Amino acid sequence: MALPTPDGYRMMDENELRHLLAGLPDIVARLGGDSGSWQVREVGDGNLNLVFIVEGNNGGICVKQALPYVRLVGESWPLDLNRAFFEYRASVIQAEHCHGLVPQILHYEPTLFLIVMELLSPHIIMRRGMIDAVIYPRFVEHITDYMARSLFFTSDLALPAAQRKAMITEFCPNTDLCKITEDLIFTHPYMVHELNRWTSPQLDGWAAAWRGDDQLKLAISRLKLDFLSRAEALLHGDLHTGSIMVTPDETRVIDPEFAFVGPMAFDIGKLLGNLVLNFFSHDGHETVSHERDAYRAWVVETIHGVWHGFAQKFLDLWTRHRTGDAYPRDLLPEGSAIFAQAQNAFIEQMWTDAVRYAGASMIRRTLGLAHNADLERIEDPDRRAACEKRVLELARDLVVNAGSYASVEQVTGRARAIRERDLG
Ligand code: SR1
Ligand code: MG
Repeated sequence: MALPTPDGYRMMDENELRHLLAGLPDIVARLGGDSGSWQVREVGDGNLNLVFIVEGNNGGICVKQALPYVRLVGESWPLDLNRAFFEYRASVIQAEHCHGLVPQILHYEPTLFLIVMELLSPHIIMRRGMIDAVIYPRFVEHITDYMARSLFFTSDLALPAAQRKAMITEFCPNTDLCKITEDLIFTHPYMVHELNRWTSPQLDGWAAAWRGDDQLKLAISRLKLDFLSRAEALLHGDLHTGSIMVTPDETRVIDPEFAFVGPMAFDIGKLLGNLVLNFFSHDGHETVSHERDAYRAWVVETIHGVWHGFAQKFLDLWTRHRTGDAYPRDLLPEGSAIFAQAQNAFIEQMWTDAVRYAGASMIRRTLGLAHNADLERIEDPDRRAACEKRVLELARDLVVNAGSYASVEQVTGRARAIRERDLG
């Protein structure tokens, strides 16, 4: 059974939504014309929510409503409606720090757990573009701004302790969404679980090996504790190419409903892991071998750019905005060797943790419940499984031996080596 819903909550359909929006003067002005002339369509194809696009004479909007259950699974998996509130609050905070990189929020309807936001057009979900081998020349510049600014300005490096504690308290109750991550990423793929799925029978042996791999289970359990307990910054919480909308010139990060105060490396690693997974997927999409060599090279360059750009921007923000209570200036003065040492150690630790989180994100998309279209769209199961085995081989090593990857180039070097070993 779904969770009981509060008084006044009802699931929107096209007509109810039209009626609701007609009572919001700013939205009426934005759409233009009579509400009867608006085109209202439910377009949600995600795992959790209803998503509507509404278009009028003057323009369009996007409306997202939380359902009291996981859409992907159905009413048997109840899910807290308040995720819409956390998404709304995270969006407001991120808009302060990452102007132009997140959608503009136009209205929040607390009783309906419904967010009205700008319609991003002609933007598309980045994952879809990447499956079709589309290059996004400004993505690295934009996403590294987003990551560095959203993480730095919500950390103890930038915020006084009292404000940080208030932020932790505000987002702490987003426990249902955190629990999805705790289970689906850090637990289920390593045990027998009814929600797991994989390309069968091709990967049956791999799934069984994962369940018997003590080193892997130890490493993922350590990582789960890091995720559970390290309240470092306000995370997006689900930062992958399915949560990013793009054009060749613009980037917008959407869907921060998994937001909570957690380890920064989780956001970074999740994005990197999804990009690495995309790198491996093109062997299943090529109609002629080597057809996508240039695209793979762009993906590799993007992976390098994401890490290096993030690290450089994050450290630069830290040097220029020492407004938080951590690493006090009185102890570590500007320009001192000890401050440089502190920064280097901090970023090195973040890198190693991001490598682990990247590996964990790749494993869950191959052996767990929710897979990625990058691989799922490969129709021939043998071709898909061949790509997935390469994903799993690298991912295991990233989780277990993260410390041996001193640089992002070593990660992509190993990805290339695994591929070339198999394909020449
Ligand atoms: C049951 S929700 C499955 C996944 O969808 C979201 O995109 C998150 O990644 C979540 O883990
Ligand atoms: Mg989402």
